[in-house]
Amino acid sequence: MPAPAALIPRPASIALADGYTTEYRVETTIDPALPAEGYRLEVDADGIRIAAGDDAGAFYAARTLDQLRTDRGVPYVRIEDAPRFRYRGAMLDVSRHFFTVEQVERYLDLLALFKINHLHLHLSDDQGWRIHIDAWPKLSEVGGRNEVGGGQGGFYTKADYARIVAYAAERFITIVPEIDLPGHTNAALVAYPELAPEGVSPVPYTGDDVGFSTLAIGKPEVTRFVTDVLGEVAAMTPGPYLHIGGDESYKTKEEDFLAFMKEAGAIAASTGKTVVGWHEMGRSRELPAGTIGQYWGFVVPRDRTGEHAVSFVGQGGKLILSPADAVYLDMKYDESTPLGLVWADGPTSVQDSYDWEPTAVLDGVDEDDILGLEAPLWTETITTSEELETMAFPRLLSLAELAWSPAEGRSWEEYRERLASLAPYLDAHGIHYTRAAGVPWR
Ligand code: NGO
Repeated sequence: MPAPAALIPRPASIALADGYTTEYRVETTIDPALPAEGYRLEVDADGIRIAAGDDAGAFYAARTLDQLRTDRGVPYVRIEDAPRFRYRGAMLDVSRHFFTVEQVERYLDLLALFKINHLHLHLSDDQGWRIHIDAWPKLSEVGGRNEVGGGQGGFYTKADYARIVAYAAERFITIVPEIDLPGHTNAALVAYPELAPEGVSPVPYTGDDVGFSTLAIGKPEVTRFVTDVLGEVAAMTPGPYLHIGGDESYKTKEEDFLAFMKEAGAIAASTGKTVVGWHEMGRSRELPAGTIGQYWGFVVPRDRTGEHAVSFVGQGGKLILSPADAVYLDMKYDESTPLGLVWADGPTSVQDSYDWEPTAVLDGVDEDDILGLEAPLWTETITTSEELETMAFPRLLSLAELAWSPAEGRSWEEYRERLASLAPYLDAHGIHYTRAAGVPWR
């Protein structure tokens, strides 16, 4: 396969001509008539010209150009490109294991190469609270000092967090902060017993179980906590989204859960941000206007997960799709993968991560109801950047392509060849990808 065919994500339209240029000077203009994040890239005997709908489009054109470069130069080509979905996301769980600012920056560098434009940070969970909150300082100072396996943990100061947000913005990536409520809160309860149902702090949790913790719904301290925390996190967030979790609150009574989601949703919305929640939040029929649901059920929905997701659309919101059996990057590739989990019908091969169509997942959910796609990386078993990369790559590239490229003409048979051809590019960026089965790596 010639190098241009190796482009990931695949451009909306590409026409190659004979010849190469070795004149790398690029002429860039902004043309507001082009779509948001879109661009036109022309390479011919006159050199390289980029026209972009906006600065992000110019940035993406340059990323495409990176992938087009060969030993012989840049091939003559005309590309017209724009994304299918405006939300193209990855998620990193920095709670189960803590990742430093530098490690997050490294991940941001890699996301940007493939036109991913959101990084959702899962900032709190049972094992650790990772963001400093002035009004409740022990959340980070006490609740941050733990992780799966009992390590040191860690947390971001407000200055650290601002660095991450700025580094992301330079790469046209929006940080989406998540404070997971009202379950997944053991670390907060360790720091502040008054938030716990019995008023006593539990011991720090170092395992990988889920669904055993809850805030004491209805207590005034809890309302004050949620108001302070969401207010401070919103103030640190230039982006439009504020994720409040809502998943797996198995210890919360249904009536309490519904009352809490109504209250926390309203508090989150009052910060001016668009509220995001995992699909369980869709059990509530009193969501703030425009709340975004994040679906993490299966590609073929089971139980009532689909119904809960569709509830967001019924209430005027859109969906982010993260089907766990396709895009959960923490699933093993196959039986031989040393890290990762298998609960989501795993193992999850590269083909599983690619071979699904977003509009086919949920009945009654069309293209326009889908804000975009996101690949979460939960870190119960992941502790280093190298491990993170072996799980994310190459499956994250499937997500990048599904979220960017047109659905028409997409096939696993063609993609796997293109992915194999991208190996030298992955190597050039020092990416620790897994040479997973099913891809004709050379
Ligand atoms: C679930 C659970 C997380 C786990 C993850 C592991 C969601 C939304 N809640 O996904 O707490 O870490 O699975 O794959």
